[in-house]
Amino acid sequence: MNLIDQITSTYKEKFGHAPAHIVRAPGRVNLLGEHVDYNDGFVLPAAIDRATYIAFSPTDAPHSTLVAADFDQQASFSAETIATKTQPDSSALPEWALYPAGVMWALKEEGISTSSINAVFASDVPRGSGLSSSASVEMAFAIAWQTLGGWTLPAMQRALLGQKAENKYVGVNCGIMDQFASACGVENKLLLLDCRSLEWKTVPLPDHVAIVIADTTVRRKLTSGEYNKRRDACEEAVRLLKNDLPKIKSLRDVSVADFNRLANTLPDEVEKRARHVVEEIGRSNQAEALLEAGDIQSFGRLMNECHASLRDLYEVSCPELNVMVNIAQPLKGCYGARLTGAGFGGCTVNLVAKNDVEAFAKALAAGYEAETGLRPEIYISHASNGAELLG
Ligand code: NG1
Repeated sequence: MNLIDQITSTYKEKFGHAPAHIVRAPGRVNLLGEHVDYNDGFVLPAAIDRATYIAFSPTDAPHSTLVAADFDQQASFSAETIATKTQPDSSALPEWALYPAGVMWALKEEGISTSSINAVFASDVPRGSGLSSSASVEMAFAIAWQTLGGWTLPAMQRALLGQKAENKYVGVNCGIMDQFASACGVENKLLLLDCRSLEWKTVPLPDHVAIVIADTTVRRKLTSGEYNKRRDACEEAVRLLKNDLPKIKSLRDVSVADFNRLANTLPDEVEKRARHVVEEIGRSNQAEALLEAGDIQSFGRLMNECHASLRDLYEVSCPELNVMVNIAQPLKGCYGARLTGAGFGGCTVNLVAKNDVEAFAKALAAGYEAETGLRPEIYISHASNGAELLG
């Protein structure tokens, strides 16, 4: 049974009638520009063909009731209980419910009305894998409340509300990339976003190249602490570099040449973290011209450099991600391979010549299993549209 049939049937069982609407919001994969969204840099994600789906209807009840089919759990909240992160019976909201409740909270903060809904949702975006399952849940619920609220927000506004929910309600100090990609995805296109101005455009991926996602099946743990520490190091670098470069607002404003000149004024660890960001922004600056020219070879080299930098400077890789990348890079047809998303586990992204893709996936799976004893999941991903009401 596909996910839409599954949530529709669970909805009928639970609420006694068919859902009024179905919404879909995708996860994302990022090709270049990692850990730069919160440094005002450039990112190059694509929405993927894995998504969160919600079956939902309006209800006259004073609270919304959500069923997370993936966990077989239910939670309720209302505009009155969201501030305290509790349910009407005063028990705490389960963690999965913080994402939809956070979206309702962020809408309320903006003075936008939200009605109560009954909903069943499920996702085939693996959690904790660097493919932004949380953003897909947020963007799906943003569309659900928009559908019932009689208001329309531009996709970027919905993305910003999702980021606010994640930053201020869930408590992860993330950048805008994930919610942006889930809200604004375009079929068959990569998305190039300037995280400072929020201007974005689509960039082509040549027809002969496939995006292959390889899941190490290692799930990241305790990452929000490590993630927030990386962010703090970047802020510390900006604070110290301001002594010599008083006009900078973020690492986006520091050139590689200036950074090299001033690197020895920074403590070792801060220097490594900031060097990754400054050089990665330099790499992502080259992406558009290379992709427009169809120079996938050079673009793939930047992806490989990005992985080395995330591994050695930003220190967000893990042994399994390194094994997956080390096996992939020399395989026939592989232009570039690197970890995608925050790191610490999860998935790699690979650009592979379509002619070689089957042999690539087979060799990668076999090599990874032989070395780690873990069976990976490897799939070809198609860039998809952003969050949308399906009916
Ligand atoms: P993932 O891998 O989806 O957790 C995280 C951040 C992004 C971005 C990337 C690294 C969250 C929700 N999102 O993505 O904003 O900073 O890491 O480039 O934490």
